[in-house]
Amino acid sequence: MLWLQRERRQGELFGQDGKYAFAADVLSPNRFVVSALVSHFDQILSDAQAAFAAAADAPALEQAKARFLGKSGSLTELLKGLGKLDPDARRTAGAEINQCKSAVEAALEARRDALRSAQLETQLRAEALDVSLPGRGMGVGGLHPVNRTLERVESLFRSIGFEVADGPEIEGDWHNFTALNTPENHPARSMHDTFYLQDAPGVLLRTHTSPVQIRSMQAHAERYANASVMPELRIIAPGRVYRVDSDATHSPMFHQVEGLWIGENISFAGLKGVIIDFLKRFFETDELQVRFRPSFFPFTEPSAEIDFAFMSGPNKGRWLEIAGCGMVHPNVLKNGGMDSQRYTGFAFGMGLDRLTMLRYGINDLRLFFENDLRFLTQFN
Ligand code: 2NL
Repeated sequence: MLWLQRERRQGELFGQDGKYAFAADVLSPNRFVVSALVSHFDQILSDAQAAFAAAADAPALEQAKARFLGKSGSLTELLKGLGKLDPDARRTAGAEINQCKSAVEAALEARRDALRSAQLETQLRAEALDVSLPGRGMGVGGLHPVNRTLERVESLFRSIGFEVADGPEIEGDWHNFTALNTPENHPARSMHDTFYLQDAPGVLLRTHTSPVQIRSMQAHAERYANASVMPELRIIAPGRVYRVDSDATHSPMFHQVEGLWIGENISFAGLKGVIIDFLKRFFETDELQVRFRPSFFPFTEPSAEIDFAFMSGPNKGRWLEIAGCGMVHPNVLKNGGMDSQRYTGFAFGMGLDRLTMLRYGINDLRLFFENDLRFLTQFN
């Protein structure tokens, strides 16, 4: 009777509609209780399964669990009521309740699993990574091909005792022309050939790096003015230079490197040795012919154009102009503060852009100045 009362209370608590009240009809005798309990358990199990299925997340599932397995859950209440049954019925009913309890627990565990994997699935979807996408990588920069040439030229000349000098790109006409023995009426001085700064008479963009060498000679001569011996001056002057000129083979700005070696007994033979050696090392071949073709520059006397030809490879036998050179004109030595009676020197000048084109087989100068990465990345 007590059990029935509990069950009634349970029915009220649980079903509200009193759907478990049927137990009242079968309470006596005990065997009916047991048989009725079995269908009662089926009902509890299917209710539990439905309640678990309806729980959309873990907290809701734990709440649903309490209704069946909690301290006053329907199964717990049934177990508490067992004591009121006689031993035979208690054994059978106890086994039935435990079986039902296990089934409810299994249903609970299954639902927990399902919720867990659904949650994992959601998380995986939210954090999805497409590992097949190409990575962004680290952009690694590189040197411009002309700068690669520059570094190569500097290191080759440093290896034979030259220093690297630099100076202003905006110059006065004395350093750029006059000191270099270039007469007042020389065409190179015209506005046709040289960029002049507006409203600044005699100020221009240097047309070669020779002014750097004039400044170096002056500084060197001054430094050793009171010394008994003047060490030799060996410099190269690389850098940007400017001329009014623009087509496939000429850019208004280009790169030049000039060299200068001043001392006692500096000869044209020495010039030839330095140049031939440089070209062989720069192009990494001994299969190279070099010729010095008489020419004219205001700042050297005698003067020569330097041509070379590869003795093998695709350019085999083709003479290519590469530089100009000569013995420094006495007037230029004097303008640089040097004793032109005591010292002689040689000088040369070449285009870094042209050296780069020949070394890498590039046929259009403009590629150097367009900054197209498809071109630039090929050199790294
Ligand atoms: C060329 C020719 C040359 C020089 C540059 C030079 C400098 C001083 C004194 C004497 Cl301070 N000469 N420079 C000499 C001969 C030729 O360049 O065709 N350059 C691309």
